[in-house]
Amino acid sequence: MKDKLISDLKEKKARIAVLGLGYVGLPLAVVFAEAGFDVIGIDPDVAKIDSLNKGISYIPDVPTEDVAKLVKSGKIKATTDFSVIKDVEAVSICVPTPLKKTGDPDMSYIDTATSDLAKYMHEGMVVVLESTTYPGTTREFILPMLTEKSGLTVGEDLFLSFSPERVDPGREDWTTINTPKVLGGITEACTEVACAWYSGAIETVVPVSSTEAAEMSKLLENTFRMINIGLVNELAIMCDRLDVDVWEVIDAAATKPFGFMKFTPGPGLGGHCIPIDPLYLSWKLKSVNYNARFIELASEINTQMPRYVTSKVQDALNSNRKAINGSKVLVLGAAYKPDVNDLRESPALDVIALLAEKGADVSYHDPYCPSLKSLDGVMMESVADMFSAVEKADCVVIITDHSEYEYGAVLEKAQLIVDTRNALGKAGRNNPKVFGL
Ligand code: SAJ
Repeated sequence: MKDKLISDLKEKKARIAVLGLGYVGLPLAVVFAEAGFDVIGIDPDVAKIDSLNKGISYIPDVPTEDVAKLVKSGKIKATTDFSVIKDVEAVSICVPTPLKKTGDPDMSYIDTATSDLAKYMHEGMVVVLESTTYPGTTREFILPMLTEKSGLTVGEDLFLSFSPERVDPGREDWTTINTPKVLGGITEACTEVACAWYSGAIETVVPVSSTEAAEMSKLLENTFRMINIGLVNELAIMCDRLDVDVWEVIDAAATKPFGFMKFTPGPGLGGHCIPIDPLYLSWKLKSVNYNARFIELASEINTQMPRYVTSKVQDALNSNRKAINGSKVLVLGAAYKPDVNDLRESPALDVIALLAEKGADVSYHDPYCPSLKSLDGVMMESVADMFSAVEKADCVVIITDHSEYEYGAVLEKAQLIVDTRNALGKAGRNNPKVFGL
């Protein structure tokens, strides 16, 4: 069984299904199809399916001309119908793993996808979970769902692995095809089959000994970032207390050619990966009575940064003998990081809410986010004329340093600025109307 499946995968005869056609699944489907596999994309979102079957991409990183060519040649089809699984040999699960309001992992997407998949499982299949999740998910959660009803035996007629997604939306240098791909199976045979599959489409495959090792490696990657961002955020607070320029300190440390990696402080931690993935790990550790103190502390520091930024706005206004209550405050940049239109977990939303709570008349500008729903549920529009808003504001707070902003003009026109990203550079830091972190 295994040898036949490996040979079909190597000869691209095996038919592929990708469950979940978002920023991870669609690029993966295209990479498999361009490698010569017949791919069927499955997603419950009819709009996505209709768009793909018309040859139109809805993911900026995936050019429509690539999708059109593959749909036209029949290498990619899309459907909402899971029953096609009975005619495929290989399945990648690429569904979201967010957090619940309680801060616990929300496994509902994995649960739904896997229970739909389980209905059509048959012998001779390889399944790879790509969604970022806690160590143990593949073995404890996915495996029973795929074997109990089907009667399949893992490592013999079902081959199950985990392979963390490493898609960084918008990045052009490291993409799905050239970013090394870690793969770990429930059994050695599972790892072997998954590697035979993925190495037919992705340049570098990195086998590890188990699904837990693969799951844990992803969490290390993103926990490493979250904790180091927490470190430099606390460094900013320390430098403020000691009246030392944190940006100068970090730039100086970054001249060390080894043993140091530069991170920069900011208004908090946004995005759908970094603030969330480490909490999957700390949640899992609680179930074995271990408190992941580094993660908890870094998360605490990162989540209090919006409050710290708000206090800086208060200090700036105070220097002009103004109360925050009733002052016009303009938030510049709302997306979670520069040059993207993604507002998920953006600290700008927290800063806007905190400023409004203190009575400020808050507005925002963001060229990528024309409108947003504040944490209080209020719909806000990006101001039309940014420079006019800068001039009228009692204080401007730079939250996200989009590349296209003309920071020299902002510095000239603003009455007061809180610069949380060192967007204004040294000129700003030496200007009495500019306040940093
Ligand atoms: N941030 C800082 N200081 C830093 C770096 C980031 O405050 O030094 C903030 C950002 O402003 C943002 C948040 O942290 O609000 C997350 O930023 P990020 O650069 O980590 O960007 P993400 O969330 O898009 O992270 C993704 C991750 N990719 C995957 O999970 C596949 C991450 O592993 C990548 O390292 C990162 O992209 C990247 O390098 O761009």
